[in-house]
Amino acid sequence: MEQRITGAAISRRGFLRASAALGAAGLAGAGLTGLTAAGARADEGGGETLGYTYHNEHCLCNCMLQCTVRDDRLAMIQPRPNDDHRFQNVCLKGISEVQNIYGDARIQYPLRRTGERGSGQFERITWEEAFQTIAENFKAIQDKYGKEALWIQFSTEASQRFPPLLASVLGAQAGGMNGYDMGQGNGQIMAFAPWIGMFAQNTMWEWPEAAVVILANTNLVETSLTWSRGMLDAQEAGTKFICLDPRFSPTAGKADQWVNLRAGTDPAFFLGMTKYILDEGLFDREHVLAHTALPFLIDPETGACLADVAAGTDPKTGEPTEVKTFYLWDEATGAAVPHTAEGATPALEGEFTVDGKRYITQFTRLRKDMEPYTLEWTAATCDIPAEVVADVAEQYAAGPSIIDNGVGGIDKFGNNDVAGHCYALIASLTGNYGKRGTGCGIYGYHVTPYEAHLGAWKLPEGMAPAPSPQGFYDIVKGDTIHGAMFFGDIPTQKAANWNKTLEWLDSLDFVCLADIYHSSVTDFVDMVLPVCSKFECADAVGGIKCANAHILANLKVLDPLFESKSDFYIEKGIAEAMGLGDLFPADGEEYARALLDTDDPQMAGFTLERLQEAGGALRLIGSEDLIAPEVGYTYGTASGRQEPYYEALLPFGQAFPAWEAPCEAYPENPLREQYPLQFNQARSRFRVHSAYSGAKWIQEVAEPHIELNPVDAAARGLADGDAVEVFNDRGSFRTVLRLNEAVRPESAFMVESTYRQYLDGTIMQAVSNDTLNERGYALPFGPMIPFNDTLIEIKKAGE
Ligand SMILES: Nc1nc2c(c(=O)[nH]1)N[C@H]1C(S)=C(S)[C@@H](COP(=O)(O)OP(=O)(O)OC[C@H]3O[C@@H](n4cnc5c(=O)[nH]c(N)nc54)[C@H](O)[C@@H]3O)O[C@H]1N2
Ligand SMILES: Nc1nc2c(c(=O)[nH]1)N[C@H]1C(S)=C(S)[C@@H](COP(=O)(O)OP(=O)(O)OC[C@H]3O[C@@H](n4cnc5c(=O)[nH]c(N)nc54)[C@H](O)[C@@H]3O)O[C@H]1N2
Ligand code: SF4
Ligand SMILES: [Mo]
Repeated sequence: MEQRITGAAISRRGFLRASAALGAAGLAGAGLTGLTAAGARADEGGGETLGYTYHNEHCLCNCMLQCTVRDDRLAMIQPRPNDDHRFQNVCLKGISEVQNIYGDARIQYPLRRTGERGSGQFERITWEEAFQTIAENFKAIQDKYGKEALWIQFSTEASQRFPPLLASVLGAQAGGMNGYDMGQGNGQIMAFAPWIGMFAQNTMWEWPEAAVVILANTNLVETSLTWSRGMLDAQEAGTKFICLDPRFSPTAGKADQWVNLRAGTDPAFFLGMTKYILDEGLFDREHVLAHTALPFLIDPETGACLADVAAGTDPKTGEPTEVKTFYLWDEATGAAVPHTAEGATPALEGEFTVDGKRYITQFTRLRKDMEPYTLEWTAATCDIPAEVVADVAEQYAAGPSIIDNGVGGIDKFGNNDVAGHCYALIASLTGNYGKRGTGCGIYGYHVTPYEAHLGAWKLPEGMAPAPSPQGFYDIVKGDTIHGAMFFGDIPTQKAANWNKTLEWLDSLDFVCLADIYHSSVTDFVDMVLPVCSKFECADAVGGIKCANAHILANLKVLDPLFESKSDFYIEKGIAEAMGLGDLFPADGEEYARALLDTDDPQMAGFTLERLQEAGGALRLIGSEDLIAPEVGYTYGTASGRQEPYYEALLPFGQAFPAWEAPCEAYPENPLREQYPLQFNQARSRFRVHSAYSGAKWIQEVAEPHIELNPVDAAARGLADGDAVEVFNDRGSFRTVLRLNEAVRPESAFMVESTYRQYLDGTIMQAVSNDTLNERGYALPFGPMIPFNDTLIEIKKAGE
């Protein structure tokens, strides 16, 4: 192990500049947190230094960490002091890095595969050899098949230091849509455009202003771990939390009410609530008339809106655009009037004749479309009592109410967009969108409304990745890619049905992985490169990013351990071997300065020196108020109103949301005879996806396992602790069984994911469903992988 204490986590050159800048700025930045300068001695007598970095993005927390280095080793992790205590956080995973970064699972040297794929046989090679081999293979592939035949993709967690450059420099594809986490967003955003994300438009700090928060498909006390204070604070202030989850999750345990609906049936639950709200007159009539498109006239046969389209100009961009005028029925004059007409008395319901043709309002169609979703139907579909549906509907409609959806559960079912569409509809209908204490979308991670625009490293004009119209989930089904480089384990995570992915990997001329740990795909690639962790860098700084209303710096805590290099130096090394190294920044400092060079006033005066002086984090200027502005009632939709009726989805029968069963895990599927269990996969506080699988301290409290209700285990003659095989027609994997009454009968639960060495050499992804819903291609974020829409059976291993 080669490793050297950083002494000063800031180079001498940098330190001199820092002192000068500080003098000039009159101690700007100092005093904010009362921190000692980065690299200062923590204990004058004991050879200890402090260093600062940020931690995981993919647990959605990005904690700012203060790290003590003692005798050349990372010895202690603490939360970096912060005046705003909401941002002074750490969890067990962060603390345990003092063991994890030195652990057995660490990849230590560049390796070349010598045995069969999957054999785990490798030989150690030098970095020079690695870079040369990669350069030769990339060149051969791009010369033979075209630049875009090379795929260079970063895992989310791998792209959190310096923005990747290699795919741009080589004109390779850099990965398209992800195929997860945006399913409900696909169904929500069209109602409130141009909301272009999956996140709510306001933040969780507004929750105390809501009477009710429905938590749907989120286990936020684990998956937004450090932000779960937002839930607990609101609860203390009197907000009631209703958790919809087929499993008694830790979040269900903290909520005021738990609805244990059958997995994959959230759309049914909300459709049932909507019908009940309509029948009982619990909707907000005034809101619906003033702020939604529901009074607009539509053709009862085709569903098309009665509208005029004229050429106009966008007031913001000045670009030519279409201006659409819709029509309402004005009860005062007994005539159709433009939706923008002042002083009209719009009819909410009814049938009207305009120019000899029959029209109805959207609201009239809504009543008709919702007819099938009676309380009895809903109760049977969701397998819950009818009173629960009525009770939650009454509480939600009374409001002010918020729907906080996560991206687990239904998001990983074929009917995910229908759920999102339901949230938009019910929020519009009950006036629970626009004003304080209302809204829908993801709140868990959305803890600040602030996003700064960082600068960029400038590449020559036109140098960019090749267009990537397909997601990895599509790429693995085709033959357009001939070589790939993955920063982090893409193949076992970003596509379902591992055995098919493996066939695709076999079809490639060359495939390389750069990872910190021995992740599942490692044994299946041709070359493996060791990456350093966020505690290590070769320069004073190894990354800059914006998160949590701060600019964060990944400052040096340790030099790279073993023979590892940062992703940046790996990209640069490959580019150098291809004669393109000059296009890259010389080092981390030069890259960091380019990113800090921006006109964004929130970052005025932010320099590397100030970041170092402040212990790796500076609060964005003007970001004190974490409650986002009130959303209000003007939107970028065609009418400017809330539009929960999606004319564009008429061809799919989803103009208003309509019940659609899961694609595989529905109760009546004949496949249930062979594979009776629905496979619920979610995340836990003990890992960030597969990360920390190899961490010894975490292993002591959380071993990989699958959970069954004792009833289902008994029916199979299985006992707690049994080694089991989980299987279906797609494949199988092995793990340990644990019994848990919190798991719904007829389903199995498992935390996603872990390395194959902890699953007896098998991969959990082997059983997951890769059937995409075609409708997804017509939606803003593309189709989603239905990981949870999977049926399985479990038996004792070896039987
Ligand atoms: N500690 C930690 N935090 C993380 C991550 C991590 O790996 N570790 N990963 C991050 C990422 S990328 C993501 S996507 C998020 C995901 O985090 P969440 O959005 O919280 O999603 P999950 O943990 O997948 O599942 C949430 C809950 O949905 C329940 N569920 C399953 N099926 C259904 C259903 O049909 N209906 C309903 N209503 N509930 C259902 C599950 O039992 C589970 O308790 O977590 C993020 N945060
Ligand atoms: N079966 C099943 N599959 C799923 C899901 C599911 O529920 N079930 N959930 C899906 C969801 S929501 C998500 S978000 C994805 C997440 O799955 P991933 O994309 O795998 O998760 P990440 O945490 O982004 O990336 C983790 C990988 O990056 C590596 N890594 C971490 N930091 C660095 C770094 O600095 N440099 C490099 N080079 N590598 C690094 C880790 O060791 C690991 O290999 O999984 C999806 N796949
Ligand atoms: S893993 Fe823990 S310490 Fe690290 S960012 Fe997430 S919550 Fe914070
Ligand atoms: Mo995710």
